[in-house]
Amino acid sequence: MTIEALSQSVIKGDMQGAAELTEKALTEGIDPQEILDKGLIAAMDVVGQRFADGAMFVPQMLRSAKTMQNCVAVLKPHFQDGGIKTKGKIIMGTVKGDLHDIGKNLVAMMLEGAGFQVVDLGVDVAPDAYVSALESEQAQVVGMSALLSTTMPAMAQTIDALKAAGKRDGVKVMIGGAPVTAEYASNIGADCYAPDAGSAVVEVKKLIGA
Ligand code: B1M
Repeated sequence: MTIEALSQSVIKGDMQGAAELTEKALTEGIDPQEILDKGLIAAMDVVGQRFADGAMFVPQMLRSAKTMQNCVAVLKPHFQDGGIKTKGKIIMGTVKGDLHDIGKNLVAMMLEGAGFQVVDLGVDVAPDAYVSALESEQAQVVGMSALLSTTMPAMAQTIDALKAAGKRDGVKVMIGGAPVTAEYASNIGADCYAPDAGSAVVEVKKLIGA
């Protein structure tokens, strides 16, 4: 019941009500992963579908996104083990031209929870910005997120920029985001693709043997 009500309040963009329902779900002992998957991510799928159908517009989509972010902030402490972050360092960003950051933030949150250090470059990250960050941060993995089919090519451009800077061989590249596929990752020469935040943790562990 609470999960369904939570989902509806995210779809409606009821920022305060949704955060309260997230707290209520936790108090009821519902698993944070279930709250995330069935209450929040499922709601964003409905929002996306309504937008595609012309039944919802950008301002409402944005409000739902902000509502979801409030709820994720409530959940965040429940995904962190409090351990020392020493398993490895990952640079993460949403690629150039793309402002979607909810999925990228979830991936970052799960990686941090699993004990990795994440350097979050934010959204609309140009290829050169990934290269500079890699130079200053000495990370083992570069993670790129894209939610628009029109911004996916920026992933390939970033890999090209890493190659041009002589940095490609020393780093692993992981990509993800709703329109991205394993086939696309292979075509552009990324090291791996992760379909969701949980798999991203598994893939990073495999990539760097953590
Ligand atoms: Co936009 N949007 N949006 N949007 N938006 C989509 C993506 C869209 C599919 C909606 C639709 O038409 N059905 C569509 C894209 C179509 C396409 O290209 N294929 C779309 C569009 C068209 C647009 C605009 C162009 C609309 C306009 O202005 N006319 C515009 C573009 C702006 C820009 O970026 N330049 C736009 C704007 C926005 C808002 C700003 C209003 C808002 C974003 C707010 C924000 O992020 N802060 C927004 C939203 C909220 C969405 C939908 C509804 C939800 C996205 C989301 O947060 N999903 C989305 C529809 C949808 O996806 N169902 C849509 C929940 C999130 C948890 O999932 O991001 O997929 P996701 O992340 C998952 C996995 O993909 C994976 O793990 C995550 C967690 O499990 N993952 C990774 C993600 N990154 C990863 C990286 C990894 C590994 C895994 O490794 C590095």
